[in-house]
Amino acid sequence: MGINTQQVRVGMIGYQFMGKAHSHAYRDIPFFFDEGCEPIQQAIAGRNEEAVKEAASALGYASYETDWRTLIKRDDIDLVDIVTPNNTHTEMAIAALEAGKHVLCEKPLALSLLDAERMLEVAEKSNAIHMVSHNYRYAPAVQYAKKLIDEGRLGKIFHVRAQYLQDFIMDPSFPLVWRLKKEVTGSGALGDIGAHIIDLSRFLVGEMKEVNGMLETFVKQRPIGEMSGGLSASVDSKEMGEVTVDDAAIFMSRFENGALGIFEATRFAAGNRNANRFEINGEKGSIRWDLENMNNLEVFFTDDEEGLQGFRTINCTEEVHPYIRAYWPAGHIIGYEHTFLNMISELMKGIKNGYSPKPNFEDGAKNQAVLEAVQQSNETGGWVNVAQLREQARRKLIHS
Ligand code: SOE
Repeated sequence: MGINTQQVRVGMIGYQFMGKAHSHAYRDIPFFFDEGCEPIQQAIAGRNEEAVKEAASALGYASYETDWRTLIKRDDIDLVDIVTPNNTHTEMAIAALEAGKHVLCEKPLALSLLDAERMLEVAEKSNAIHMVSHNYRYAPAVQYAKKLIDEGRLGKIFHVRAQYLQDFIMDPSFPLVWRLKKEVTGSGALGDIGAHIIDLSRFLVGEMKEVNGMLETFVKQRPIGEMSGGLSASVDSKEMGEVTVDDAAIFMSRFENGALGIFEATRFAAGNRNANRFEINGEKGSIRWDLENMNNLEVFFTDDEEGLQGFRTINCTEEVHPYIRAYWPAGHIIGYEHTFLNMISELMKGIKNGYSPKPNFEDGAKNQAVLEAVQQSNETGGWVNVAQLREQARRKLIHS
């Protein structure tokens, strides 16, 4: 740690799957990055004292609290990291911002667009740095795809084809966990994994003008139970409960720049464990990326010599590829957990230099607007204009 390195004292609220991913990043950042701003794992909050005490020890926090409000009020906390279920994000983030803390919030930002706009309004009025944890933007191959698109290597974009396919809840005996209850999660596959491909397509191609989509719940009732780490869960009783969110979401979009999008987010794609994929087609070529092969980017360029044209695979682990200099020599590859290190290194840079790195709460609200537009479209069966939905939400906020 350099003599001028600013220390950012982190207070985390929650400690399950994303708590582990973020905590690993805080602990390992100093190994690989020196943004002049270094995270210190100061405190972690959780309701169950025995569990949060264990989490503090396992994840490396100097102290713990059993009430998140106490953590937020502590004057030895600079950054609040919210990794609890979606229905807690709004109250926690607004309280943290109003207490003068920087905020990193897991995706999706909120349960509703109105709540997301409220969070954005408070964030913009504060001097705090704010960010939403769409970690996949920070895979080196995705950042390199963005560079190619911005340099015009694909030319005008015609198509975005994005999928996020999982299969962890296909067994009907998988219990009714928080991710399947509307009052806790807001939406199912749409908001949990669809939010990621919405964010990636906005990052790579631009804003969506209108969407048209449908949602489906294949398994309507499940046994009561809870998550037990990662994407595993345990059944707590034979009592059955109603699944109140989508198992799968499919939607089309028309982008403001004229591109067409087709999106699929499902937890019922057997054999696809975490297949977050996109293909982007432009007038000069195409690119393809698949998280399950995250270091590789497949590219096709129409100006390649005739006879030699074809998709070729670039292993994005050369020094010229984003973030790789922080890690290892070419070909030594990096993993899922490094997308969080890359993302949090940008957050540290933002805190040091006084700006909210993207995706910040404005991106969170824009992503939420697309989510809500798809939900509305599913009810009406028609196209929904994304900007109009945001305008309506902001008008409600002014009059609330
Ligand atoms: C479950 O679908 C989940 O943990 C998501 O909540 C994460 O955002 C995704 O990165 C992995 O899968």
